[in-house]
Amino acid sequence: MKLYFSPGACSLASHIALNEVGTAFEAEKVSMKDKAAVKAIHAKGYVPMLKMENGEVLTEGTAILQYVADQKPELNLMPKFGTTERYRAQEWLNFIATEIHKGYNPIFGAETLVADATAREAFKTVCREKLAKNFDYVETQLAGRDFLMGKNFTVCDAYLFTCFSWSGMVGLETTGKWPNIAAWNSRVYARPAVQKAMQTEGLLK
Ligand SMILES: N[C@@H](CCC(=O)N[C@@H](CS)C(=O)NCC(=O)O)C(=O)O
Repeated sequence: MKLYFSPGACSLASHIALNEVGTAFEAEKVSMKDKAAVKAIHAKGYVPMLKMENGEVLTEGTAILQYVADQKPELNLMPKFGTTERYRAQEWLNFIATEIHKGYNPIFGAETLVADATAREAFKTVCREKLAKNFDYVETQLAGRDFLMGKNFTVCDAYLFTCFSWSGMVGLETTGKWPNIAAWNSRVYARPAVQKAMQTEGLLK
């Protein structure tokens, strides 16, 4: 397998998942500035992209995370197919993708979305408030739990950890705000698979 990643982007979640699974894979850094090169790998032109064992390129983080987790079902990185737990984990993946991950994008792209500087700041504030509401919800769900799905670390945690790491970049104040999320974030950060992925992507000082 080969993962195409951009350092610190949402592809970090797939990178963590691959390290957790522990089977051999290549990690190739792509530059988002060279869109043509990225599109040559897959027409969508964004990361993550995973070249699977059959040579096909799989896109969409939530599909890649499940594909990777299912390589070693015994690790419980995703609950078993057909169980209620599986749908609960998919519920998390979709929430993270659509409400959280895509909640950051308009702030990153604010310069192109809103021309007027004052209006842009107001727009960013509204986006940050919406993100904060979603993290308020996550905070309630992490009460008494080690990970999003309970005792087991799953790829849902890898994805949320990746998105949460962007908070400082978009000016989302997190200090002292969400103690359950802070404790969970430290637990995820300490995992060897996470450290290795961050090291490979050049994210550790
Ligand atoms: N729908 C895709 C979106 C992936 C995505 O937003 N990737 C970002 C990085 S986090 C990207 O490559 N952006 C560069 C671009 O669109 O030019 C998914 O969920 O995997």
